[in-house]
Amino acid sequence: MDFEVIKQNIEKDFNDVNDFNYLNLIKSKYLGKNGIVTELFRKLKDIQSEEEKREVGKKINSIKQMVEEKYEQKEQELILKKKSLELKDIDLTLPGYNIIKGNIHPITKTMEEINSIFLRMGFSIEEGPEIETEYNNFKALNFPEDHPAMDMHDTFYIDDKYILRTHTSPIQIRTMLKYKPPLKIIAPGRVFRRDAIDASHSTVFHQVEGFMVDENVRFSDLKGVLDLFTKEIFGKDLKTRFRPSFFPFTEPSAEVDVQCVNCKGKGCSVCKQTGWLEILGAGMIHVNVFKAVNYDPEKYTGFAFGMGVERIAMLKYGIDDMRLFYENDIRFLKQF
Ligand code: 2U9
Repeated sequence: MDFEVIKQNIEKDFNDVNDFNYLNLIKSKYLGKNGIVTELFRKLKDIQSEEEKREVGKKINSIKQMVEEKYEQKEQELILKKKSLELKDIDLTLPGYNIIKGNIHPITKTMEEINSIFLRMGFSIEEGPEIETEYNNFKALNFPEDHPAMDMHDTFYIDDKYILRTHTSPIQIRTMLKYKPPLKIIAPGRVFRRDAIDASHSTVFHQVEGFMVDENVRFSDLKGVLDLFTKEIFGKDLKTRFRPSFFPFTEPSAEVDVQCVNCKGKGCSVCKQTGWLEILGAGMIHVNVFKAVNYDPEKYTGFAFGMGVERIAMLKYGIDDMRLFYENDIRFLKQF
């Protein structure tokens, strides 16, 4: 065991190091599991004389220390070298990298805008599960037993009790079962219908529904809230009109039109020359819905409304095909 030779080799090995990989290789040549220094420590056991063992132990320790010092020294040297190379390599005349920013999906953006208008009017947001009971989705909402919407051809059934919700109305049923009036709630979310896909139909789409329940809530409250909503989302200069309609869950019911966003009511291809666009359904909550959630229909009244987010987004941004929202073509999505 010639410690001097080992020391000379350490000196030489570390001098030859030029990169981090080689540095680590040299370190493990000496201090690794089968390294030279590790082996020396192992052999120390075989020395009989305690005095000699102590002497040799000291020497091996000093070699170990030397390797560690050389390692750290070289490591610092390489770090400095790397930094100075990096600095020298910077060409300040080169153009910068183009950082591609992501953006919010137009459906999310529209849904957030709708939500924020109602939040400003004092509504709160409630959410619910996409897998619902047939009861919450239909029966509690006064759909008759034989209503065509409950057909297997129109609704995705999971079994005889559970379905994929066809509207966000079950959120409002859950909310009414959980809290007592007064309530002012909007229910945004994804809904599912077994429709054939085309430019204006999708099996998966989005809705924002809302309702208000209290004593003395009137149809004029509904008109005021929805008129303000359409003015906020499409513009203050556009009028709204209410036409009689029918839904199982509201009585009376109405469809709400706004003057055409494209021609301002003059008549064009977007509004099929009528000057009006249908954007909402609404009405006064049906007595049978109140009965289903144990609210006293003598004491409380309420209005409710619903809209398709895709339809609002298409009118707002002048998009003529709903399928564009789901194709995830970056050239389409980055325009919003
Ligand atoms: C409860 C009671 C009543 C929600 C309402 C509409 C009218 C409506 C459609 C618009 C386009 C759905 O996306 S769409 O196809 N919605 O016309 N929705 S009233 O009425 C409710 C909701 C919950 C408990």
